[in-house]
Amino acid sequence: MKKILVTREVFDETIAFLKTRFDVEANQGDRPFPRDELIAKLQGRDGVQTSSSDRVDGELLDRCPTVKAVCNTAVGYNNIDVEACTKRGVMVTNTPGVLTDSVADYSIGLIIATCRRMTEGEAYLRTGEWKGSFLKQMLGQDVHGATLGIAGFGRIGQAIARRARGFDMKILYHSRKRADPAAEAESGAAYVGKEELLRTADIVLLILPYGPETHHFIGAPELAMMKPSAVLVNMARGGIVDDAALVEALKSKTIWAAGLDVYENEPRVNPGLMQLRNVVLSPHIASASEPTRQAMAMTAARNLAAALSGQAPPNLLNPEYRNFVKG
Ligand code: 8YV
Repeated sequence: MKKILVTREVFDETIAFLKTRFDVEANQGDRPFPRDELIAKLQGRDGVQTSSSDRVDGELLDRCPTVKAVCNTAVGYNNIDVEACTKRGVMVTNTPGVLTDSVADYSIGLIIATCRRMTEGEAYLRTGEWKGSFLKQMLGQDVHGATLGIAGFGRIGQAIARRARGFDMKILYHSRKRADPAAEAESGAAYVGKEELLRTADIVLLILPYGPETHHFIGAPELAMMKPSAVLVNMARGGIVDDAALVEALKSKTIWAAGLDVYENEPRVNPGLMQLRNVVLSPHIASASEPTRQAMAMTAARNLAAALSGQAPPNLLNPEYRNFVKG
């Protein structure tokens, strides 16, 4: 029987599915394994179901030569060095599709919460500061009719655009590759360059993959291009925004507010952000509805089951791994 490791807690159903196929070691206690412990746990294992907090690179793979499949429980896979896996004949998979709608729903929520100061309002009420309503109380920005600029126009970006149409928003997008005309028509989004997006959008929403080319995609120069009334929402990955520059921009009112689900150096959060009122902070939970997290865990498990039984995993990211398989 092949042996696998599940690095973080998953649902009982996922473990039950895996146990019908494999000898399973599962970290149901959910304490993240420090790197050396992860490497020790992977000795003699054929595959691993990872979470986005596990870093998988060439050094780890060289120390765990029996591992043939790395199945991430996330759509993003910047925690995995895919090229290093490919060169060692190791399959890599992710979980696209199943979380699209949950993340899109949450994105709209974070847009509204930030524009309309929802969490600030709740804190104001809970701390007893609210002494009654008045006309100029907690004034925010309107969401309906605003121009939404989406950076990154994959499945989730397009799902956000479809929802934004219901708010009569004007939708612009920017991405590495222009979407096909059908996707543009369905979402009602118009392609623009990065600078035009930043200069014209009332709300800039980031939902693009993280990598060396998108590191600090939003830094001080980009924040300076945005309107003083603009709202920045980061749904993508920490590192896409220069958080220190964002703190300065929020303090100096270069932009009006930010809504963040992701941070540089998670789970640490830049202390400057913690002190500001004009930012809504959420702990990387955009995909965290129960059905969606169940579906993500099962998708990763099915990928692992296929990968180790000689079938093509449904969400294989590196089909060229085959060129490097030994023996
Ligand atoms: C998860 C994500 O919240 O899929 C992704 O790429 O960022 C989210 O769905 C994340 O993987 C935390 O486990």
